[in-house]
Amino acid sequence: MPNKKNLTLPFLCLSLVLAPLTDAQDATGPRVRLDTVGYLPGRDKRATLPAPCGDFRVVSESNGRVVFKGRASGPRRNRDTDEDLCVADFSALKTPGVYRLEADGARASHPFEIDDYVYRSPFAVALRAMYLWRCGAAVRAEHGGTFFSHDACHTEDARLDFVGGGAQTRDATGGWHDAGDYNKYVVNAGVTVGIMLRAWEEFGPRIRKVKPDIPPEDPLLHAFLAEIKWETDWLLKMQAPDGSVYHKVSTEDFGPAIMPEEEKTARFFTPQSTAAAADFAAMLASAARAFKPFHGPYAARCLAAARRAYDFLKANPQSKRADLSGFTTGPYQTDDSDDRLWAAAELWETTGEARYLSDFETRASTFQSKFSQDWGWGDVKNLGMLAYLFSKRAGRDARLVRGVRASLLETADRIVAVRDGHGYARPLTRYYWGANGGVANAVLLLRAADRIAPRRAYVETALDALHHLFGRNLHGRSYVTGLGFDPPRHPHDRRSMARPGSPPWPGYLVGGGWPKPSDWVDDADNYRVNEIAINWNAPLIYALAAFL
Ligand code: 9MR
Ligand code: 9MR
Ligand code: ZN
Repeated sequence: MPNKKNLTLPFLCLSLVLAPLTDAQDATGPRVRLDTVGYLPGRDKRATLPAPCGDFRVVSESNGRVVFKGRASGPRRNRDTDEDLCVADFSALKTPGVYRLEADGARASHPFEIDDYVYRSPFAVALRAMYLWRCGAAVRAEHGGTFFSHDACHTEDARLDFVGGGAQTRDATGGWHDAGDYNKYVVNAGVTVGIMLRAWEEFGPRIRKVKPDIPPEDPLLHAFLAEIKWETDWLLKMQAPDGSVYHKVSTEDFGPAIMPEEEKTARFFTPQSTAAAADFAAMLASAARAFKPFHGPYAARCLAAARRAYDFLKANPQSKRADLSGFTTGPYQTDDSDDRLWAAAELWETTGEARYLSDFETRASTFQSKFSQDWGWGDVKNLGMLAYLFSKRAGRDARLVRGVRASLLETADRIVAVRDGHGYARPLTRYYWGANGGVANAVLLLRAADRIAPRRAYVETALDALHHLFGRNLHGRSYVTGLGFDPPRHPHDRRSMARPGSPPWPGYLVGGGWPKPSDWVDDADNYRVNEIAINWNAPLIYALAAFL
């Protein structure tokens, strides 16, 4: 990591050990809940406290001085957590440093930082977490004094039995494991790679300044693109000769909690789905643009593969799910209209060819609302709309562009309103499997809206998504392993579960409580609320990249 951050992190850790206890810290009851990673100096800073609402102070960790005093506003009823909550606003405090927030009637917050570079190290850790997810390679990292490593795994991927090939294998090594399980699913790769490539397109120059702690390999590629290439190299192996794309590489049933290199159960290509083909076309068309300046021939290969998948879809216009009989692992089954829309948008942007543009515009007009406020692996329409909206090419239908733009702003305004109405400034209404990823996904829409019609609330709401995930939430805890205060220690992650005495592998966002936020438990067996997944880390990486 360049500069500053190296100095501030050890200081923060030290301060935890040395800080004297004050009265407010001794108090029992709920703790002050805020972003335990920290805040940007020039941006809003708020904490949530339990009622009754009284005076609060921000205290410097280095000398114990009160640097800011205020009175918390509220109380206001927060319905989804069933609490009366107060808000302490200390936005006016802009001096970099390490602080605690103390309030009458609550336990003091954990120390947090105010600093321009406060999200750099978390960005690097969350990106490194993708590297640590690599299948088919030995990986290693050090975090907080603990070493994490595994040997090359799943080097036999994968058998062709279910796709008409008998008991033979065809190379499908590489890529990332999906989540807490070790299988590899093209549809979930779609939203993940799509979001990471958007981050590169929008924040590439800032990302390039960060040197994550990942062993360097390709001198031509920044670690961020090298990481994406690890996945696209695998994706290229998932295409069948007719252009269609196999849905997943998987064991028949979920395997036990052992290290990946110890898992020797047979893994198989499963039959194709049209959603996989469409996501494949979108990812590889977009990747072709990203790789072109660094690896021309590779970019051309990606684009050719994307075109073949698109041509296959043209010839097969019906949405067709994969036949997954025989498999009980992740389904990721979804209708393909949003995926096809996204594929057309990326192919248009990469090639400028009219057939892709007209396909996109015809499809886009069939969508009533152009953006989904709440989206994820099963709904990638937003990625298509954003590619179209930010297209650098001439020839788009001006009326449709206006419609897409208006819909984006409306959607972003609704997200801001949801945040405004929530006691922990959460920019998402629903709770579901992986909703923490949904919170992070809101950031893509907020940043896009700010790009076309700058508004402070869009930026602040995007930051509130991060603040929520790092501790301004019901639990007052970070939801990302290895980062912030009291992060999850027992994620549903087979690598971590295989070493129960050690800290969990770092940099991973857990799914989060549902149907109620209070349903979150830091329990490795509870994969419904405490698993990790590539499609939740990608928007976390995007959100952190936005504030580097
Ligand atoms: O461990 C599996 C996890 O990675 C999946 O997300 C989850 C949902 O499909 O399933 C987990 O596996 C469980 C299986 O579905 C039912 N038997 C117990 C398994 C837990 O290890
Ligand atoms: O994120 C997925 C969620 O939307 C589904 O409801 C759930 C059950 O099908 O599966 C989740 O994805 C899991 C996948 O099936 C297997 N790998 C782990 C994923 C995260 O839990
Ligand atoms: Zn593997």
